[in-house]
Amino acid sequence: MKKYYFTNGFYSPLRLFSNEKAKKYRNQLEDVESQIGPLHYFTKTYTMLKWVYDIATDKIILDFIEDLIGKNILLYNATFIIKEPQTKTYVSWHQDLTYWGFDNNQKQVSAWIALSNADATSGCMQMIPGSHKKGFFNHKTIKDSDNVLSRGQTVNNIDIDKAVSCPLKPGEASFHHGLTLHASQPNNSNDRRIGLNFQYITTDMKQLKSNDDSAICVRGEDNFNNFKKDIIAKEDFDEEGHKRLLERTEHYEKTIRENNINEL
Ligand SMILES: O=C(O)CCC(=O)C(=O)O
Repeated sequence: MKKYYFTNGFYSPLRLFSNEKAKKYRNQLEDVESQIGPLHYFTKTYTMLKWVYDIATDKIILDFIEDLIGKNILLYNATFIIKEPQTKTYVSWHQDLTYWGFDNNQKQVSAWIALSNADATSGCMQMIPGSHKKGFFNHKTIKDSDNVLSRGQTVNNIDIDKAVSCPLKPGEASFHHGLTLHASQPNNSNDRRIGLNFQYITTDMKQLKSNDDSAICVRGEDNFNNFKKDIIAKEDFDEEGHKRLLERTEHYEKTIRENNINEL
C-alpha cells in the first residue's frame, strides 16, 4: 500500500467501514441537510458534526496516514463533495497544494471516503500516476459555474490516456498526495455522489497566508502550535456548531481567494 502510494501519488481502494454503516452516515448527513440545506463544500464539518470527527480519527485511516507522513498528525479539513444526480458539476484537473497557502513541506495526504457509489457513471476521482513527483504545475483560473473548485483552478493539456479511475463503493476510501493531479467528471447516475474528503498535514506545517487558520491534532503531539485549535462538535448537530462551520468556511474561502494558485 505504502509503496504503491509513494510510487503513484495515490492509493485506492481501502475499505474503512461497511455499506450499512455508510448508509447510516449518509442518513445522518441528509437529516441535517433537510434542516439547513445542502452541505456540499463547507469547511471543517467536524466542527458541527461529531460523527465526521469519529470517521476522521478511525484507526484504519490514521494508521495509514501515519505510515505516509509520520506520527504527529493534524486534521486540517473535512469537506463533503456532493454531485447531485444527472448534473454537469465536475472537478477540473488540479493539485491541492497549490491553493491552501501552506509552506513547501508537502507532508500532506487527502483521504476521500465514499458515502454513495462513486464510479465512472457517477464521476469518481481520476488521478495521474507519478504526477506528484513533477513539482508544481501551472494552474489557470477558469471561471465555470459547473466546476466545484471555487477558483476554477485548472491544469491544461493533461494526457487523459494516463488517467487512472478510482471507483469506490460506500465505505471505501482513496488517498492522494497534495501534488497528485486529479479531477472528476459529471454525475450521470440517478443517485447523489457523496464524497467526504479529509485533509491531514504534519504538525510542523505552516500556513503562510493567514494567522487565523485552524486544525486539530488527531495523533501524536503538536509541539509547533502553528494552527489555532478547531473546536470539535460534541453532538451531531447544534446551532453553535453551525455558526462555527459558517465562520470557518468563510475564513477558508478568503485564504484561497488571496492565494496566487501558482499562476505563472
Ligand atoms: O470529489 C471530487 O470529485 C474531487 C475531490 C478533490 O478534488 C479532492 O479530494 O481533492
